[in-house]
Amino acid sequence: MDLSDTLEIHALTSRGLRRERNEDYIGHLAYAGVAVLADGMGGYNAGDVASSVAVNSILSNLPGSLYNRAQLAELTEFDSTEAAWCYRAATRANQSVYQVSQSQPHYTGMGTTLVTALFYNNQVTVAHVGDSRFYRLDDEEGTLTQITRDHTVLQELIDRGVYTPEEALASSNKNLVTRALGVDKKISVDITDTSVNPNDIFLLCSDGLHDLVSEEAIELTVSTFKDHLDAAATSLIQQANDAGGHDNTSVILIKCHKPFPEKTSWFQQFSHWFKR
Ligand SMILES: [Mn+2]
Repeated sequence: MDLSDTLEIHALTSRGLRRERNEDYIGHLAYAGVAVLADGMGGYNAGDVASSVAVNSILSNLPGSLYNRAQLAELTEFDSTEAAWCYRAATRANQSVYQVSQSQPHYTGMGTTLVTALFYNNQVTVAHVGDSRFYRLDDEEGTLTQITRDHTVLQELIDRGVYTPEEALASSNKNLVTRALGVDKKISVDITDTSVNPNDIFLLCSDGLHDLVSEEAIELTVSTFKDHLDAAATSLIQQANDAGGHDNTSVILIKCHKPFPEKTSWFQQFSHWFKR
């Protein structure tokens, strides 16, 4: 089975106007229903390395060669094999970034955010670490909903009732993340599921977007250009740069065009590819 006709994906990344380098890294495979976004951090070029190692680790682990069905079935806390894969892929990416960080002195302490989305059987499972986000624009209601919850000092203060979300918007230290991939041998990964209906649109983005462009503006832009996702992606990046472009900005927009093909497991899909 191939999801190329089911999912339309447009991805775009920009260095922005202030940074010398682009430390964001994005990747996707429409046929497999996978999209990945990472926002790296670290001195020299370590941020670029962390984000690219993370994304490439996820994409190279796709065929399930590292994780057979029996191994994934041992992860009994997850509802589905796909959710277990998302978790395993993220923890594996963490190990990859951590190993590289130990390989050279100037990579020490590098890390990255991660959002990995896996679409299957009319749903999507997201593995997430840090302050990059996953949003869903519901086609029927036309509303944008943030699916992931940031791992930031600010979000913790909101959760504890210290700040209201409105006060948080005005805060100057939005970007202190409490979790990053690759900094330690162990990582805590959030796994979230949500449904996917025809004409729903999903957005993965780095904080370069959601720091500078309001959710109302993101919702309006994606709704307006819902039949031209390439234009939506260009417009979102342009709005971030018009607002100062102080960070790298990345977006991946995914539209579901029709119900997913017959309900077979994701692993059956992969075994099918290997056979042909
Ligand atoms: Mn950023």
